[in-house]
Amino acid sequence: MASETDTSRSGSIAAANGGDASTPPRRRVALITGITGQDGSYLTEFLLNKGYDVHGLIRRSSNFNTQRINHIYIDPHNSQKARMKLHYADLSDASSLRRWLDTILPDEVYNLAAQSHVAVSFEIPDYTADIVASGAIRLLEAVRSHISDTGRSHIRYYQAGSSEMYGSTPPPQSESSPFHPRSPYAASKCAAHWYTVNYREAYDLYACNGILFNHESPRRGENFVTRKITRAVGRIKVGLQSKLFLGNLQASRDWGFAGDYVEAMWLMLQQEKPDDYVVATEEAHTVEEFLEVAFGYVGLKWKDHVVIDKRYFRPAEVDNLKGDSSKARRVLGWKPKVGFEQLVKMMVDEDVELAKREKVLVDAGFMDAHQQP
Ligand code: NDP
Ligand code: GDR
Repeated sequence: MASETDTSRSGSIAAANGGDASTPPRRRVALITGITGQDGSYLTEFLLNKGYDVHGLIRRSSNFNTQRINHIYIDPHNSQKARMKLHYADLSDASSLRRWLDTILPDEVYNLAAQSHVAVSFEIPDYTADIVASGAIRLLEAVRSHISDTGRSHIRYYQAGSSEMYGSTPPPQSESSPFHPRSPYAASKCAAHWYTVNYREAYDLYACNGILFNHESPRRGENFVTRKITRAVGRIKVGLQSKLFLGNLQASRDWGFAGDYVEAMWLMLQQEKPDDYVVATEEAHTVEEFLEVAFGYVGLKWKDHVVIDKRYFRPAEVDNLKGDSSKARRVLGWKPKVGFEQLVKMMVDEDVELAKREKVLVDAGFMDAHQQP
């Protein structure tokens, strides 16, 4: 879906940055890594609504990976209307990051890209560190050198930090709680956190760490526990599946709605000074409680369907995350709008509808009923 080499904006940007008085005022420009992910899609919608031009870096894959943003994509040939543009790059490729910064000339950079699955990070630790930790410093360094060469010192940088960094530190976790990461993913996020702090202190870069607790939505990846559960509820409800294999049901998480959390990212970049903020609902529930609400909502009993499978237990678990987001509430004026039950029901509603559509395909012979997410 991205144009092969989409440099269509370069001309108008050059005009806007040094052009004549007849040039219309330049819209604010955001650059997002990880735009095809859950948060990238919500952040793009949010920024487009605020009047931004949004540029997303997408990585090459053998299949299209833009499902979450297809609904807001406008063909770049329609240059009057297309305010979201996509470009190929990768957090493993420093030259691509610098090149797009120089071409796009963003005002705000949101680094959301990551190998974001905690359990998978034990399987591919080296790759996870390369993208999550080194990827962050590649992007920070690209921003720093871009500013040094162009003088565009007003650029603001957001780093997607995670509550996983707290690991075994007991709740409630706030900005002053110590990090004790329990996975290669979490350790890599700690490195990215400190790279960001270091670039702020060393180069006076406006750089913020958002320490976000788990946030979910109907766009959540299907191998995270919440979506895995709501997908199964939908499929069980329409008769496409009977069992759901899960790991540790006693882990407790502070689950919010992704649509609420992207606003906090933006708010961090609108303050006078850069800082780090915890973003959380301040309410925690176990995986088992999530099962109760999700299955109960459609009149099913989770115990009739859930089977514990050891393969989903992690070498080291994070037992209990519950954030203290009082700083974000006080300084940013942010608070979550969607509560736990509302979130679970929103996800189940969407996944029941999705399962109904799958059932039509299965009944018509276009899809295998056993093709589970
Ligand atoms: P997703 O896994 O949904 O999205 C990750 C994004 O990163 C995708 O767009 C993915 O591309 C992209 N990506 C992966 N590897 C690379 C790479 N090598 N180069 C460029 N892009 C890459 O994550 P979320 O949207 O849920 O999370 C966004 C960020 O916030 C992540 O950094 C995550 O670690 C962090 N975070 C998430 C929380 C949550 O609860 N959701 C909580 C705290 C932090 P593709 O679509 O091609 O796979
Ligand atoms: P998490 O999310 O590790 O918190 O990371 P995930 O949904 O993967 O796990 C939450 C808890 O559920 C337990 N669990 C299972 N998890 C998965 N994925 N699959 C299962 O079958 C299963 N059974 C039980 C896990 O053990 C865990 O305790 C998410 C990601 O979005 C990170 O990128 C982000 O940084 C953190 O949230 C905050």
